[in-house]
Amino acid sequence: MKKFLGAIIIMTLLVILCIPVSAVQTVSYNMPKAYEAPKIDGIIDPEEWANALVIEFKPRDPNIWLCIGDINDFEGATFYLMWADEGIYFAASVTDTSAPANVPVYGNGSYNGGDAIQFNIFAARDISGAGLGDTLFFSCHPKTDTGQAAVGEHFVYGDGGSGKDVPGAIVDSVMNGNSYTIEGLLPRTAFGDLNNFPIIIQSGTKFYMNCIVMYQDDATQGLVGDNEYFDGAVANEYVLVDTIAGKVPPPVVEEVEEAVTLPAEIAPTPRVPQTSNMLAGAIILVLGSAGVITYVSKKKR
Ligand SMILES: [Ca+2]
Ligand SMILES: [Ca+2]
Repeated sequence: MKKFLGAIIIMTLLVILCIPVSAVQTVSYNMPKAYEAPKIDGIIDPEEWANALVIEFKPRDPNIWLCIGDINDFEGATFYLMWADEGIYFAASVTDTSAPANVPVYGNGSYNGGDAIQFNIFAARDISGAGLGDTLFFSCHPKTDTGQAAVGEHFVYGDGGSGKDVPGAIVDSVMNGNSYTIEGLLPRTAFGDLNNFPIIIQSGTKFYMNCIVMYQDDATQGLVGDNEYFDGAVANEYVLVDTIAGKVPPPVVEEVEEAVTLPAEIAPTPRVPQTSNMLAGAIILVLGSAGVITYVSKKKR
């Protein structure tokens, strides 16, 4: 109960502190389907993320939603999204030149701090807040205290605010100073099977989500989102579509047989039906004899 109250207090503080840089419009995105799963190694290979849905956070963009921190400290990020039968694949490239004062402990599921990315997801427009069972809130951390990346969820699998690691999630990252690239899978079980959420990862499914970047400079935490969060009514809409993205096999080149006209002298002899063989032989014999007779007759002259 104490932890649940803690979550409510944190949520309330965030809601109070969140302000839009300007009025933010909701957007409807189509999320394409990965033909082939990206290799989750933290390296965003252009081929494996080709045609993925791209969400770009530009520094000092008036269309991003500032929660806490100084918008001038935010340095930019790009998110990539695809879905597949196994869940939602995500990647992000985040520019960040400031070191956080501390990093989360690997394995305890509570990654809501430091430099990381987050996804706040609602099954319907009329869901808001962070109550248990109402909201999915994933934190995808590129570097915990062991150096390993991790994925946790705060409010549904968690016990009211401390969070838990997401079963079946896959994640890896590559650090470049404090900047990083991160790739991962939010498994389909995290959306429907474990918490009775009505989000089934399949073609045509629709949900509402905000992409979030946490950027921490020493002990000062900043948060930006692509829209207001903790409120499905103003989250962006995502529709899972069958458009293919990701790495696809090279197109198959069909071999086309060209009709070739052979010179007369090497053209195949038309096949003579078996039943006519004897007759044909007789005709050839007669014609051949005629040729010999003609030749002899010419010599005589
Ligand atoms: Ca990769
Ligand atoms: Ca930072």
